[in-house]
Amino acid sequence: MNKETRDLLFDQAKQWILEAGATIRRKINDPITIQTKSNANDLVTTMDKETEQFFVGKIKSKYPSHYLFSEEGFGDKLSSLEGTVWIIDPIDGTMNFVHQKRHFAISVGIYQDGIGEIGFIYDVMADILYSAKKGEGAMKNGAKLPPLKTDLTLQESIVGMNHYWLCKNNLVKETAMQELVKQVRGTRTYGSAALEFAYVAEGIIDCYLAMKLSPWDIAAGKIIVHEVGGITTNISGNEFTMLDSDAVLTCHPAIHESILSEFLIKGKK
Ligand code: 2AM
Ligand code: CA
Repeated sequence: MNKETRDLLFDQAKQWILEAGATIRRKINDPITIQTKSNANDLVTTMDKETEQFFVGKIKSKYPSHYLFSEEGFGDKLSSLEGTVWIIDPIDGTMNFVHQKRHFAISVGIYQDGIGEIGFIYDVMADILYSAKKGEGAMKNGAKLPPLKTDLTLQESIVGMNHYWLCKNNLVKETAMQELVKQVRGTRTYGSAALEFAYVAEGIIDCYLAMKLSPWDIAAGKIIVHEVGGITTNISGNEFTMLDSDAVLTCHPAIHESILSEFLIKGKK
């Protein structure tokens, strides 16, 4: 994608994201219908669906040749990332949206033939927009985020993860997960993968680990983290395919290798 196309697409996507966010804020106290999906804690609301439909309508009318890959199924069924693909989570952190009415995000990643070009993570209630353009760095509300510093040890790191993975998961021994928690400075759970990626990029946490995420949870975050020098892989150290769900590790570059090898690969079930 050339710079002019990328810049125009960035400006248009930003405008739609801010508009969608303003609508959610205006309706935040309206009654919502909540349904469950894969399990009793996997929630979806009318707001998730309406917001996704807003993006589908806008994108399909302005960019009919673009594809849309999104959580609630109003987009396209894709088996490859060929072409221009918008990967969208209309509300990432739906449990936070339902229970807390804050700490959720609109996540939009735009990929060209599988390459991340543009990423947006919008913390709707705080009105904070993280963004990135390929090769041009990442921003928080228009101010450039500095590159992640290289002098960091595991013992000084804060790791984002869901506590549930310490109790039960199918991939890494719980004792290995607990050992990781013991060795780092602290852990945090924010309940929105997209925001946790944004916080890694901002340097306010140093790593985020999740045992199961979908492409729309990480599409924008991977681009934003990459632009400040962070590393995103699955827990075997391979690239996340962006077509299927997988376990994900996104990190400050100084600690990625040690978390991967000492805890995740060594601790594999
Ligand atoms: P969601 O709110 O869009 O569903 C919570 O720890 C994070 O994991 C959120 O980003 C949430 O996204 C995501 N998540 C929740 N259930 C999931 C599932 N069954 N598969 C993949 N990601 C999930
Ligand atoms: Ca969602």
